[in-house]
Amino acid sequence: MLTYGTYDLLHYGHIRLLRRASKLGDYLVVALSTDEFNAGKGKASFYSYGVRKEMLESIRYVDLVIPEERWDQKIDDVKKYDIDIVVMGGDWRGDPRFEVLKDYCEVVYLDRTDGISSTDVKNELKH
Ligand code: C2G
Repeated sequence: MLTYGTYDLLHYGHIRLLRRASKLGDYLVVALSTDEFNAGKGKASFYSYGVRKEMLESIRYVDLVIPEERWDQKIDDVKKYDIDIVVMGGDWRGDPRFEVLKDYCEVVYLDRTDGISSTDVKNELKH
């Protein structure tokens, strides 16, 4: 399986997504957004790519972390890593950037975990 994300300020919503994704098969690749890719989206993560990668690699559900550098790398990733299923949280359901992958593999959207997001954590920490 393959999933994409920023995984900043790692929290239990991320972990639950990764755990459920890992149960869909026997090998889970996480394409992690690089700091440059995030900057291109006008976003800056709290933790650097290196730290976010280190934390993801320590999770038992994750088998490999690769860089997400461009929006248009997904078809190449599916082919290169022989991916059967691309898994994303439900907030991406129906997004054409993932729907297009249905010509190459299965695309599964899992429900998000309510009540937690990296943005919420950042805002809570400010007060
Ligand atoms: N997620 C979740 N529940 C939450 C928060 C996040 O299930 N409470 C899921 C998201 O749906 C996503 C994954 O955890 O599948 C990683 O979340 P983000 O780091 O916020 O990922 P995102 O910013 O959506 O990046 O090319 C696509 C992007 O890289 C996706």
